[in-house]
Amino acid sequence: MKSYKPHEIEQKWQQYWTEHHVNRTNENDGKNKFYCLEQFPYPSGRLHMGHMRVYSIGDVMARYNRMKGYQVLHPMGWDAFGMPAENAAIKFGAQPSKWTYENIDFMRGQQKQLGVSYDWDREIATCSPDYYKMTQMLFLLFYERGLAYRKKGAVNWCPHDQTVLANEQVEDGRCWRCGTEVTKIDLEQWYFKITDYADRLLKDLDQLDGWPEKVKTMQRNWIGRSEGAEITFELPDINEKVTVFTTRPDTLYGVTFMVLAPEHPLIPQLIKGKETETDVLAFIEQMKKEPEMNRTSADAPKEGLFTGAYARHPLTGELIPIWIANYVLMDYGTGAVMAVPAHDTRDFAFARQYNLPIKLVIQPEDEQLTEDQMTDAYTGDGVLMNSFSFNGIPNRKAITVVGEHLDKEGIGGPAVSYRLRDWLVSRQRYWGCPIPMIYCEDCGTVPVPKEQLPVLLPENVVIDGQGNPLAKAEEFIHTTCPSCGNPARRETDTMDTFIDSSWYYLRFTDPKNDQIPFAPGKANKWLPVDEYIGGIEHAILHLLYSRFFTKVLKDAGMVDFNEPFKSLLTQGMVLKDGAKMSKSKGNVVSPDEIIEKYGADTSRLFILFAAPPDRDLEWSDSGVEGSYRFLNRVWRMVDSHAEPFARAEDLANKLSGLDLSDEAAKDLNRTLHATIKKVSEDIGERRQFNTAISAIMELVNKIYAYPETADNGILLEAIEKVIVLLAPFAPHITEEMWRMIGRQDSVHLQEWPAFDEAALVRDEVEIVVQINGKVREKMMISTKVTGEEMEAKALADDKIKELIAGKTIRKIIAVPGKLVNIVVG
Ligand code: ANZ
Ligand code: ZN
Repeated sequence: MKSYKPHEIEQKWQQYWTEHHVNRTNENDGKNKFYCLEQFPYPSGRLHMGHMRVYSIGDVMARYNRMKGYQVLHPMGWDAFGMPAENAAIKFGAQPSKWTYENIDFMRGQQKQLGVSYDWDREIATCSPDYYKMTQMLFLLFYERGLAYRKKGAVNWCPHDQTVLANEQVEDGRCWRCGTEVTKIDLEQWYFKITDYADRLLKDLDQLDGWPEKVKTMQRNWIGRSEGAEITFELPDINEKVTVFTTRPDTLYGVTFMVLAPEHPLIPQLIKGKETETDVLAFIEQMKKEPEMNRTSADAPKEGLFTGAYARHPLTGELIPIWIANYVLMDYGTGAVMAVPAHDTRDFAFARQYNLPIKLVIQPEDEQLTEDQMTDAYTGDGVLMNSFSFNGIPNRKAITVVGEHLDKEGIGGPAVSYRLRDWLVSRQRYWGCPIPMIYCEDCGTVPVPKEQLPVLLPENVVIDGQGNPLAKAEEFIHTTCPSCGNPARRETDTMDTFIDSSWYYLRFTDPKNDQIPFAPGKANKWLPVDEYIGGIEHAILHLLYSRFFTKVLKDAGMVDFNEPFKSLLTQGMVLKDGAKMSKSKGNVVSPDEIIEKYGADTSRLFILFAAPPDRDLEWSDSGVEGSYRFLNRVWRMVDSHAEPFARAEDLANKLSGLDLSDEAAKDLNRTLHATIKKVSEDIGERRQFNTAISAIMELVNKIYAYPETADNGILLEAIEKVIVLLAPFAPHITEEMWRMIGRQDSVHLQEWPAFDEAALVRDEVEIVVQINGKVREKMMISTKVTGEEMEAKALADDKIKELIAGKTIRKIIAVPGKLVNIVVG
C-alpha cells in the first residue's frame, strides 16, 4: 500500500510541469481558442482565500478546455502600481519598487504552490518600465484622438489618501479605498472623455449575454441615460438665454420658478449690481465645498437663494423668478432646471420651504388634487390641465406633443442626458505611471515624443506623506521642451492605476512586444476573453473602464472587436461564521495554513465543492476534512487496482469485449457515461463545479460497490476516467495516479472523455405496484415489456400475492414503464 502524501507529489509535479512546459500556450496548432482570465491581483503581500477561490475556479475552466481540445491562453500578472506600496514607504521607509517586487515574488510562489496552470512565460507587472512605457503610449493615443484633456474644476478629494478620485471611486460619498468622506477642491486635472462613448457603452451591454444581469444593470444605472428635451428661456434682464434639460416637457405650463446650479456661468451677469449679489456669491463659495452626496440625495435638506433676476416663460410670456439651489448640479443636463413643484418631488420640497407658488398641470384619473392640500408632488400619470390647448391630452402623449410644438416654435427640441461623467485620471501620488506630458512656457502642453518613452519613474525621491513626491523631485521635473528645446517642466501627476488595468488583458496576448502595446493580429486572435473571473466590486470601475478602452482601440484600428469580455463570472465571497473573511474581523483562514496541512488539491477541491462559483462560500473545517478523505478514498481505489492495470495489457481490447449480459457491468458503464455527461455540462455550460464533483463522488462509490466477480474491463475503465475527470479540480494527485495506472504522459494532456448517449439508455425501469391506488411494491422491469407482461409480473410478486390473497380482483390497470394498479374488493 502506497499512502497519499500531498506535499511530496505536489512539488514534484509542479516541477515536472515547468520543465515540460505543460502549461505553455500553444499558439500554432490550429485549434479553436479559449482565453481564460482571472482578474490579476494587486501584490499586497500574500494571497487570501478570495484569491485562492478565483484562481481555483479559473484553473478548472482552463484545464477543462485544454482537455476539450482548445488552444488555451491562461496568463497571470500583477496590478502593481498603487497606494499601499507608497504607504508602506511612508511607514517603514521601504522603496515602493522593492516592496512591490518582493510581494510579487512571494505571491507568485503561492500561486505556483496552488498548482494553477498559468503560462508563466507571459507574466506582466504594470509597474515595470516595459509595461508602463506602453501605458504611456496609450495615453498619448488618447491625447491624439482628443480623448485626454485637462480641465480645471471642482474634483473629489480624499483627505486621507491625499489624492483626487474619479466619480466611480466615490462610493456613498466616501473614498473607495479608505472609506474617508470625500470633499471637493478646485484643481486642474487630466480627464479621459468616456462620455463620448456613453451611448455605445450602454447599447453594447445588450450583446453581453454571458454577463450577469446584475452587473449589466449596475452599468446601465451608472451611465444613466435620460431622454427628454431642452427648452430655452429668455433672460430679459441681461438679454441672454438659458437652456434647461427636462424629462417632462408635458409639465411646461406648471413651471413656477427656475433653478440654476450655483456654478452656472450666467449667474455673475444675472446678479451684477443687484442687492442679492454678495449673498449669492457667498452661497456659491459655500456650495463649492459641499460634497456632492449632500446635494443629490433625495432627503438632503434643500438650500437656495433668490438671485433677484427673472426668466420669461417661453409659452405664457410670464416672468418667473430665478433661484440658485444646492440640489441642481452643474454637470448634469445643462445645469439649469425649470421647476415644476406640483409634479417634481425636489421642486415641491423647495417650493414649500421658500413659499414659492405651486401649479397643478396633471390631473390624476381617480383623485381630485388641490395645490394647497398636497403634501408631496404628484408624479403619476393623468391628463393635462391648466395647459390651454393641451388640456385633456394624456400626459405621456403630451411629452411628444409639447416637444413637437417647441420644436416648431424654435424654443426647444429633444435631448439626451447621461449621468456618466468624464473619467478623472490624474493622481497626486508617486507609485503610478507618469503622465507623459511636458509644459512649456512658449509651446504650452506638449506630449513626450514616443521615442522618448518611457518617462521613467525616478527612484531617488523623498516619500514622506507630505504632498506628491514627484512634485518635489527637481531632477525629474526639469526637462527640455520637445518642440522648442527651451527649459520646460514635466507633469508630476501619475495615472490612476485603473488605466494600467484597462488594457492588461490585451498585453497578455503579446507580452514581450517592445515596439507597441500589442500586435493587433495577436489581440484579434485571442480576444474577447472567453471567461473572465473576478469580483463584483469591479462591476462598474474596472469593467466599465476596460470596455471604454476596448472601444477606443477599436476606433483607432488596433483591435477588431467591440467588447473585451464575452463571458463574466463574478465569484461569491468566502465567509467564516457567516461574515466575510477579513483581518479586521479576525476570522481569516489563510491559504498557506490549509495547503500546509492538507495540500493544494484538498484546498482546491473543498473550495470548488462547497458552493457554486457565483455564490458565497461558508468556510468549514469539516468540509476541508471531507475533501481530504475523498481524495484519500480515490487514491486507495487506484492504488488497489494498480496491479490489474499492469496486467491488462491492452485495456482497449478488453473493453470492446465488455460482457453486456453482465448487469453490474452494464450498470457501471451507464453510471460512468452519465457522470462524464454531467461533469462536462456542469463545467462547460453551467459552471456548477460543486455538482460536477459530487457526481464524481457517486461514481467512486459505485466503483467501490462493484462486485469482484463482475467484468473487470469496465471497472478499470471507470477508474481511469475518474482520474481524468478529477484532473481539472485536483491536478497533482491525478497526475500521480495516472502514473500509478501505468501511464507515462501527463494526465493534463489527455483528451476529455466523450460520453456515449446509447450507454445512458436504461433497459430497466422501476415501476410501482398499487393496490386500490396505494403504493405497495416497487420492482425493476425491462423497458420493452408490454402492459400484460407487467400485470403478470406484478401478480407473481410474493408481497402482492400475500396482500391480495382471498380478495377479488375487479380490475387491473397497467401504465407501461410506470405502474400497475390492482383494484380489489
Ligand atoms: C421639469 C420636471 C418636471 C422634471 C417634473 C421632473 C419632473 P433624470 O430623470 O434623472 O434625468 N434636472 C435637470 N437637470 C438637473 C440638474 N443639473 N440638477 C438637478 N436636477 C436636474 O432627471 C431629469 C430631471 O431632473 C429634469 O426634468 C429636471 O427636472 C431635473 F414633473 O424638469 B425635470
Ligand atoms: Zn516649448
